[in-house]
Amino acid sequence: MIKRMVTINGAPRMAITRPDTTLATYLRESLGLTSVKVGCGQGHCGSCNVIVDGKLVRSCSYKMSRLTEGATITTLEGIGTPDNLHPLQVAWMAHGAAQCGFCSPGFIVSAKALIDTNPKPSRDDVRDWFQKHRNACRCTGYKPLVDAVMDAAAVVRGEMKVDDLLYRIPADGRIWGTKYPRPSALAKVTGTLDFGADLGIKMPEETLRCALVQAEASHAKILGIDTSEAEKMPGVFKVVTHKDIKGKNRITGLITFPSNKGDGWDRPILCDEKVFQYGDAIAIVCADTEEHAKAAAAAVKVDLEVLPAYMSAPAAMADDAMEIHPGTPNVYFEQHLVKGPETKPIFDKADVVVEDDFYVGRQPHMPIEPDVGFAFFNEDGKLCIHSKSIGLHLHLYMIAPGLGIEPDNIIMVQNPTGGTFGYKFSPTMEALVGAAAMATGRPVFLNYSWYQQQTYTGKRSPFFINLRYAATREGKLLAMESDWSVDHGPYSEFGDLLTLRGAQFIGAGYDIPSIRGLGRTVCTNHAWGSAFRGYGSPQSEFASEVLMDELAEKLGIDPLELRYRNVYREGATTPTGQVPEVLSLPELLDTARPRYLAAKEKAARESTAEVKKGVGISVGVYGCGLDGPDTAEIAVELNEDGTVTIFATWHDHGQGADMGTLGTAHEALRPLGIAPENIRLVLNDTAVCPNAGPAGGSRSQVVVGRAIKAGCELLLGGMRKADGTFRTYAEMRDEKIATRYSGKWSAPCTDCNAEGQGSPFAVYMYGVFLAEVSVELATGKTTVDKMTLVADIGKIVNRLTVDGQLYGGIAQGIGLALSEDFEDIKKHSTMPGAGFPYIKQIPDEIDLVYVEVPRPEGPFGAGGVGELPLTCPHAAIINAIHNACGVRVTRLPALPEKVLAGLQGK
Ligand code: MCN
Ligand code: FES
Ligand code: FES
Repeated sequence: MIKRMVTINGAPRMAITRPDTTLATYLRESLGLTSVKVGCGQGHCGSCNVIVDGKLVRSCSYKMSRLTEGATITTLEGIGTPDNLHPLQVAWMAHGAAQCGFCSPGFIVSAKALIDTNPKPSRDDVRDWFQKHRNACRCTGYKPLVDAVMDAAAVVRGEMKVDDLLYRIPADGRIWGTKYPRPSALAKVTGTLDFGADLGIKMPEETLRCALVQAEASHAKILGIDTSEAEKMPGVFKVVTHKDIKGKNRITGLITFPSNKGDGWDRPILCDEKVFQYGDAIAIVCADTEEHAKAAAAAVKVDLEVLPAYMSAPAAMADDAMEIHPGTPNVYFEQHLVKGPETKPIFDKADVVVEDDFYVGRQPHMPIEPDVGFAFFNEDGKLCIHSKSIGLHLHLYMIAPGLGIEPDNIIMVQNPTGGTFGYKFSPTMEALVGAAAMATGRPVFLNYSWYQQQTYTGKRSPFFINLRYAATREGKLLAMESDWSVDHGPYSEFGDLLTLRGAQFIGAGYDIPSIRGLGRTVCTNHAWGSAFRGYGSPQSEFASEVLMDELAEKLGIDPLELRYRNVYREGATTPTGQVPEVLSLPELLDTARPRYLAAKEKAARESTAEVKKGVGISVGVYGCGLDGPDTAEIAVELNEDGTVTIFATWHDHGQGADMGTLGTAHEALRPLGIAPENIRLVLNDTAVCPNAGPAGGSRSQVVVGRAIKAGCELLLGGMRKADGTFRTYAEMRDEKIATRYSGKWSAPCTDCNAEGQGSPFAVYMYGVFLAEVSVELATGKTTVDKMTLVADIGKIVNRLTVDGQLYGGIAQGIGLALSEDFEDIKKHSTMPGAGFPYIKQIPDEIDLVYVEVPRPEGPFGAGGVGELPLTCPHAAIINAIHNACGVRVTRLPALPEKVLAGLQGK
């Protein structure tokens, strides 16, 4: 043990700890300073930043033994508090710089250390600083963070007033379309918001800490699990295996398409007979401390007979491949696409035909906060599971039969969540902590390491696509033929739905009269496929948007012009035969054109013999909703004090569910003249919130938003008097008029049929991406110099939110294009190893241009936004690389060596 007298946030403290305890652990667990977040735990993300003796340090990898006697430590708590904010915190709120907010404390501490040493930083200084200190953000695309630092520094220098940063409600009281800061912003920028790991620390003493025993093979038969030694290890309460699970020990995707050859019951909670992928959970050790749990987990002996592992769709489709789930073929679902007349005669006669093969790989989600959750039995004997779930009711029904507990006896709650980007559309640890709580009868807590997050949560499912276009000499698309294989990993949940996305989005945006296609879902032993922002569109549209450029090249038509000739106009239908709800694409392209031409001139001007510059374009389209009659329900209640409460499961990945709920409810309740702070939000707890559905498919603003609008209108109807004024709560009570209303909405849509035809979404998002890149000829290295997105997402509810969504999604698109991957389980298990984009990989120049065409079915004209920015920015980048240097990359990511090989092969 060591003893140090130190000063923490201005107060003297005596620290007595083990020398190898990290500073982060000491600050968080001994002092409760949970503004210090632990993301990667490996020195790669900066979320644990604190200032020690004036220097910025990453406290997760700073041992207490390094602290000198008398050291001075500053955490975010020492920089500003909710009632005494530092200008950095105010600026963070003003610029919407805290989305999920998990990285915010680390960034603000880092920025404080910067402006302490350099009070007048340039934007480049700020970017260099965050790069050097490895401050990683997955949500914001970094630009708002730099904006915030520049303003805060100006305030600190006395050149700007902090008041200038504060939001003021417009005179008409309307917050719709403004930069009203999200309700959770204050807690996020002050580090007072408890994320799952913070709540875990604060749980009662009897809480058992869990560690997983995981498979280190990708495919194996389990011959035996020996827990005897582990059971005897210090602090161990119980080692839970499949034998302790009362139910079916399987997680189900609930809905499996009728032609799916599997039954959907293929994912074990704890493996019993087989291991299906690397990292599969085999046992859970529950102990008094995490350290004891981990030590005992290492002592569990698992006897495996390793089987051949099929790590890609082609491998699993080979004739001699064994069935990964015996009894179900590895190709377990097929989706046909039949639109218009036969394609073959059209291809035979067409002026021009282009064809290519495309691959978009296993993009990892890489939230900064690793997966975390806990479970306990409440005073009514109900099993309460708290996690990062963004589909609470969905997950409840997916895990209940496996656990062997009635759904009515489970309560699911979403913790404040540090980003999911879709991986939490699937249950991850919910059933694990549920099983552990049921087997031990005690509260249990499980926190993945970032390594576990990376290796044992779902990933984007790779698509292998072959695509052909037939067109006229003038560039009019006549027909399309597509073939796509989806590597969905070993678990089938939502795999058929994802495969359907290929039918819906390959060629989206263009009026193609004749289409034939066939897609298939393939079971493999690589990471299980889970939803990822864009869900199928980044794979599908990469193929159709890069092939558009190949067609443009073959025809000698400019790529923007070729798109202009084919986008949806009056009389057009989507690949599924749906009539688009608005026709904004021509206007988006018209808006993009002058920017595109200027960018091309600039690229020509600035290209050198060493560095070639280029410009690329792509069109992005995605639906807002789950297919067909997607439904949401919320409740709205007038309170005695005149405030109104909205109860909803609008799950918050970090995108701003709180702001969306508030913004929509406030707009709906405007006749009351209610102030936004008088609308209370009760979100994401199945005990008290009706089922508004999961936050996937950029559906919430449209579908939950319509339910909120409906509920608020019913309340207004109840409150409205004959003279048009509104009753008070007391008047409602006296007149026995209900004060609580249920708001419901179902999309007027139809599911796609076996031939991929239908009208699956009521609202779509449309965008045109422009990428400006530099390619270094000696190395093949690509730098994105600038991105522009001309977007139509309908009416904007909150400008900070939508800007943030677009910046963040574009940054992920840059990562997808150039660096991100999870093919190599070992190499890609860390943030830098997996190609996480740090600030210098993302340009400071990102232009967002909005064309707000009101959506007939959206609440007050709003569409969705979350996934638009990741539909296909990567295609624009790949097209720009070709424009710069003539190399066409059709298999992502476009790593320097790949581009270089292309250059050398030319
Ligand atoms: N919004 C708005 N005006 C509009 C449309 C939307 O202000 N016209 C706001 C909404 O109020 C909401 C946000 O934009 O706060 C996104 O709305 P929407 O597109 O309806 O999407 P959801 O709320 O259903 O969020 C899910 C979506 C998806 S599917 C993924 S994946 C995703 C995403 O949003 N993951 C995210 N954005 C993310 N952002 C962060 N920071 N972290 C994630 O994990
Ligand atoms: Fe410490 Fe990532 S750098 S948690
Ligand atoms: Fe930065 Fe979410 S706001 S990681």
